[in-house]
Amino acid sequence: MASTNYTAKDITVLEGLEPVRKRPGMYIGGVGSTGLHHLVWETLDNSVDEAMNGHASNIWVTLHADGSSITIEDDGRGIPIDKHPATKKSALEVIFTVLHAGGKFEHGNYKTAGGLHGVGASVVNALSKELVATVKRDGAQWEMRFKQGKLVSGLKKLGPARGTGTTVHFRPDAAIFPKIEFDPAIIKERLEVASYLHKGLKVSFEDETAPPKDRKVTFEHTEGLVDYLKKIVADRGAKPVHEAPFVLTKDEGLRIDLVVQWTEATDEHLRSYVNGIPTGSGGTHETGLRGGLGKAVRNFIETHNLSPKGVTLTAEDIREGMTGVLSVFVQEPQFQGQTKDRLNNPELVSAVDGVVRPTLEHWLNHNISVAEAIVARIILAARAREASRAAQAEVSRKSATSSRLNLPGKLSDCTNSTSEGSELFVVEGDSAGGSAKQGRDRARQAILPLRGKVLNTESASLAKVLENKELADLVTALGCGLGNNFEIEKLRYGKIIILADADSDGNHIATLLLTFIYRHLPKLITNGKVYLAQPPLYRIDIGKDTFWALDDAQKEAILKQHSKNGHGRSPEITRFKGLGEMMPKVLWETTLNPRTRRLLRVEITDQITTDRVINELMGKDASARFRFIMERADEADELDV
Ligand code: 0RA
Repeated sequence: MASTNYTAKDITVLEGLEPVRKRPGMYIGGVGSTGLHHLVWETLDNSVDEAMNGHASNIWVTLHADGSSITIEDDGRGIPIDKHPATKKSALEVIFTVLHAGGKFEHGNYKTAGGLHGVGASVVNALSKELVATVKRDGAQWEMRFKQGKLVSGLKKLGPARGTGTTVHFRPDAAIFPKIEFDPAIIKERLEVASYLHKGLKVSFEDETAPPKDRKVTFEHTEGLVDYLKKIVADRGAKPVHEAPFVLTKDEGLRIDLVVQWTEATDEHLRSYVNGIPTGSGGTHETGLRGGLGKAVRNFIETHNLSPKGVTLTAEDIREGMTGVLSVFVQEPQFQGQTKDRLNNPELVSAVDGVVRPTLEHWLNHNISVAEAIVARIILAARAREASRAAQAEVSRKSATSSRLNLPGKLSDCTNSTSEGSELFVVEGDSAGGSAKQGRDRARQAILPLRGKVLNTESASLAKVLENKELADLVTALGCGLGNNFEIEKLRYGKIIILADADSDGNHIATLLLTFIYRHLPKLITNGKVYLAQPPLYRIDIGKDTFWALDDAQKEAILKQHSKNGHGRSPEITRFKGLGEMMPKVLWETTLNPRTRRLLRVEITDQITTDRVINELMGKDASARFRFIMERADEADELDV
C-alpha cells in the first residue's frame, strides 16, 4: 500500500480497466461469440440512450470488410471533451478509461437503454486492441485513441466540423477473444429490433463483408412496436381477430411498452425484451404480463356475463392466438438461465401486472365490439381444446396398446422389437415406399409410406390434425402419443428418418412433416431422433465406376475430379426423377444402408428463429430451412449428441 512508486495514476489504472482484462467474463458474460457481440451492444446502447433522451435521431453501424472491427456513429450531442473538474481529464477520456464512469449514468435523469451489466464504453475499450473515439462538438472534430483500454494519444483536434455526434470505432483484442468474427445477421437483427423498440429512431447498417448489392440497410419505424406487431402477424400469416392492437406505453419510472393482438393462430406468440435485449426464455416481466392480461380478460368476461356454458376457460385459452411484443427498460436487470435470456428481477411481476391489468380492462370496456370478438376467440379456443383432448385420448389409447394389431396397415414394420437400433423411414409416395420396402434391412428398418401431401399443420388445431389419416398413422406407428400424452419411452424406433425426393416437392413434404413434428412432437427433435435421408439426385457412371451425387455441387465436384484424373472415358449422368424410379438395391446402397448413407440430423438451434422461419415458410410455401447437422452415419452414428 505504502509503496512509494505507486502513483495516483497507477491506482486509476488498477481501479480502472485491469479487472476487465483479467476477468472479461464478469463484464461481458464470456469471450465466445456472445461476449464478442456484447461489445457491439454496449457501444450501441450508449448511442441508443442518447437517442432515447431526444438528442440523437440517427445511428450508423458499420461492420468493416475484415469482419473483425466495427464503427458506431450517432448524431447526438457528442461526448463532452472539456476537462472533468475532479480528475482534470477530459470527460471523453474518463468515459473510456474508468470503469462505470459513464458520466451520463450518474445523472439521475438518464434512463438506461441497457447493457447486460450496465458497463459500457470503458469495458469495450479495455477489451479492444484499438479504439478510436471521434467527437463532433463546438464546431470541431476531436479524436482520442486507445489501445487495450489505455490512452495512446491525447485529445486531438482534427479540424472544423458541422453538427454534433459521437463515433466509436473498435477492434476487439485477439489476446482476449479466441475468435473474432462478427456475425452480420445477428447485428442486423438487433438493429432492426432497436428501430422497432425506439419509435422514430433511424438505424443504418453497412455490412462491408457483404456483396455490394445487399451491403446497406436502414431501419426506421414511425409506429414502433405497432409496426413490429404488424410485421410479426403478417410473417406468421395469422389472421387478426380485431383491427387495432392493444397498445400500452408507460414512460415514467419503469418504462414499459406493450402491443397485443389476438389472431386466429392456434398458439401464443410473445416476444419480449429487456433493455433491448431479447428475453427468449421469458421471465418475471412476462409473468407479470400473463397475470395482468388474464385478470383483465376474466374481469371483463364476468362483468359482462359472457362466460361460456359447459367449459371453463384456462389461462392458455385466454392467450391462444395472442401475438404480442413486450419491452421493458430496467435499471439493474438480472438475467438468469443457461443462456442468460430470462429476466429474474422479482419486482417486475407486479410492476407489469399492475399496469397491464387496469389498462387492458379499460381498453376492453371502451372497445366493446373488439372485446366481444376477443372473448369469442377465447371461448372458441376452450371448445377446441375440449374437442382435441377427446381426439388425443383416442389416439393415445390406440397407440398405448403397443400390440401390432393396431399398427397402421400400410406400415411395413421391422422384425426387431426394441426401439434401439430400429429405424422408421417415412417415405413419400407408394412407389418409393415399395422400393424402400424391398431394399431395406427388414430386421431394423420399418417403412411407412405416405400418400401425397400431408396436411399443413401450422395453423390447424390438434383435433383437425388428427383427422388427417397420414399424420394419425404416423403417430400410431411411433407409439409415443403426442401433446400432453407424449411419452418418449414408448417411442418404437431409435431414429425417425424422413425419406423424400431430392426435389422441391420432396422438400415441401419434408417441411410439412417437420412442421408437424416441431409443433406436436418437439421432443423427438430435441432428443435428436429425427433425421432426413439424403437420396442422390444423380448417378454418374464412369467406365466401371459408379458415383452418386446428392446435388449439383457434388455432381460438379465428381466430374471435376474425374477430368483431373484424366481417364478420358466420358461420364454418363442419370438424373433421378424420383425415389420411385430407383431400384431397391440402389436405394439400399445410396440411402438406406447405415454404412454408406448420409443422414441429416434435424436440430433446433434457436426457438424464436425456428418458429419464425416455419411460420414464414409455411405461410409462403417455400422449402424448409430447419438447421440440419450433416452426419456421416457410419462414423458418427451414436457418437455425438
Ligand atoms: C455524457 C454527457 C453527455 C453526453 C454523453 C455523455 C454522450 C455519450 C455517448 C456515447 C455514445 N454517444 C454518446 N452521446 C452522448 C451530455 C453532453 C452535453 O450536455 O452536451
